Amino acid sequence: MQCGQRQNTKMGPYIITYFPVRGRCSAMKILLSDKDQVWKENLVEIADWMKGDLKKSCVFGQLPKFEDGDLVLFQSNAILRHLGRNHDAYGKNNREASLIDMMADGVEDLRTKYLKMIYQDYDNGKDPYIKDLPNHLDKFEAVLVKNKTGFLVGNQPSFADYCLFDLMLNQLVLCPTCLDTFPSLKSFVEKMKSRPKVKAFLESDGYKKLPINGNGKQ
Ligand code: GTB
Repeated sequence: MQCGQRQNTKMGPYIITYFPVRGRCSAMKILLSDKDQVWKENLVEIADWMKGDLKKSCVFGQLPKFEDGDLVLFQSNAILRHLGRNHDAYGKNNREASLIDMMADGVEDLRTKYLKMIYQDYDNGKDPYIKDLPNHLDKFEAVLVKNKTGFLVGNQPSFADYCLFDLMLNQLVLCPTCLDTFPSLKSFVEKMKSRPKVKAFLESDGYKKLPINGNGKQ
């Protein structure tokens, strides 16, 4: 499947290999869309994955796999950093880059907690997770209030903003009211959602057709 548009023809075609879910590839696809990039998508059905050959070829035995010409990357956050570096979404200097890393790691901590609940403890863990969610969201709210630009760091979206945005979309599916007491976070989501290329991607079949997670829980 060919998705999005690509203007920089100097770089090799991007190829994303992943399961047919949004999961750990949504943030990178939102970033790529916003940056007018195209990518090819290899969707791997779990039955094919179970045969084992692809798994054996993956550095950590897991997907996503991301190809940028002859550069092959694994680990979704390394992929996001790679895209941040190459598409002007990693701050305007080292100081901003370090703050962006910090925020992206904070998003990863919440994503890990979310995924643990989704895949390992949905029935018993969903309500306690939602109850505790404000104790995580308030940290992002505070950073947005302090930065005043509508983004986590600096005055344009970084890869950490795409990560946060994607995770917030999932939190809103889990608990539609979760941002009601966090006005800056709520307006961050609205602002990211209304970026024309992001909006177009979120409305595309390539996005809408995929479930959020691999076990049908959301
Ligand atoms: N730290 C890594 C990263 O960020 O890239 C984590 C990657 C990871 O957890 N990959 C999972 C994987 O490859 C897929 S994401 N699992 C297969 C394996 O370990 O053998 C979660 C996920 C789970 C199940 C489905 N599914 O059934 O379709 C899809 C996605």
